[in-house]
Amino acid sequence: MVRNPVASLIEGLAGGSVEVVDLTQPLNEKTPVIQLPEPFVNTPGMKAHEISRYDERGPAWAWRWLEIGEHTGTHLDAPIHWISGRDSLDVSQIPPRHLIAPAVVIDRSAESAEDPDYLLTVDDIRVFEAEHGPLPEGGWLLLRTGWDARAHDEAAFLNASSGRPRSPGFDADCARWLADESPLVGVGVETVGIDAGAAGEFDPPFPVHYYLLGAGKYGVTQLANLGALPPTGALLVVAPLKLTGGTGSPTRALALVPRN
Ligand code: 23J
Ligand code: MN
Repeated sequence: MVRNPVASLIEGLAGGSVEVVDLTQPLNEKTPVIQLPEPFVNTPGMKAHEISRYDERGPAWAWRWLEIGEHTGTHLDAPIHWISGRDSLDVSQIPPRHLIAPAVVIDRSAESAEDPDYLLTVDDIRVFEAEHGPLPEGGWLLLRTGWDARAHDEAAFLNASSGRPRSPGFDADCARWLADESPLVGVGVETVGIDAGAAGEFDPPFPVHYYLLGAGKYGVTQLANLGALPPTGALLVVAPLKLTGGTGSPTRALALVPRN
C-alpha cells in the first residue's frame, strides 16, 4: 500500500486501475447552442478568428482569438446565471472543492429514446438510492439520456421539428428536491441545458435553473460519455474558466473511474 491517497491515485493512473474518461463535447463552430423563443435574445456559439498561422502575421507561430457565449458547448451554469441566484456566486467564486467531487450516474437512455420529453422524478432517485445507497454529500448527479450521441447534429440535439424543443430532463418537483433536500452540489446532463426541452412551459419556467441555481448549486450541460461511468464510484473533475463576474463558462469535464 502506498503512503498517501494522492500517491495511491498516481499509482492507479500509472498502472491502469484508475481510468480517465473525457466527458467533454468538442467545441467548434458547429457546437449547438440553445435557441430561446421570441422575444428573448439568444447567445452566439463559438467562432474562431485566426491571428497568425506560421505566416507573415507571425512566422513561427499559430494562434486564434475566440468569440464565444459563456453558455456554449459543455459548460457550467454558475448560481448568478439565474435571477433566483443573483446574490450568489459567479463562476470565478466557486470553491474548487465543489469542482472535484463524487458523481453518481442515473441511466435513462432507454426511457429517453422512447420518450424525448422523459422527466426524472424524486421517486426515481429514491429507487436509485435503495439500490446504490444515498446520493453523495457534496457530490454530483449525472443524468444519462443518450442525448450525447446527437450533439454533432444541432437539429437532432435541439429536437424542435415539432415546433418546440423536446429533450429529457427533471420534473419541477425533482428540481426543487435536488436543490433544497439533496446533499448534492450540482447536476450534470447531456442535453443543451440543465432543464428539459419543454421546461419553458413548466411552473416555474426552467425549474432546474430556478431552484438549483437559486440554492447556490451548479449545473453542467452537454456532457459526453456518461455511458462509460459506473452508477457510483466515479470522481468528477469540472474545470470552468475563472471568469470574473462570469455567469457560466465552457468547461472541460473529466471523470476518474476505477477499473479492474
Ligand atoms: C437562458 C435561458 C434559458 C436557458 C438557458 C439560458 C440555458 O440553457 C443555459 O445554458 O443556461 S434553458
Ligand atoms: Mn448554461
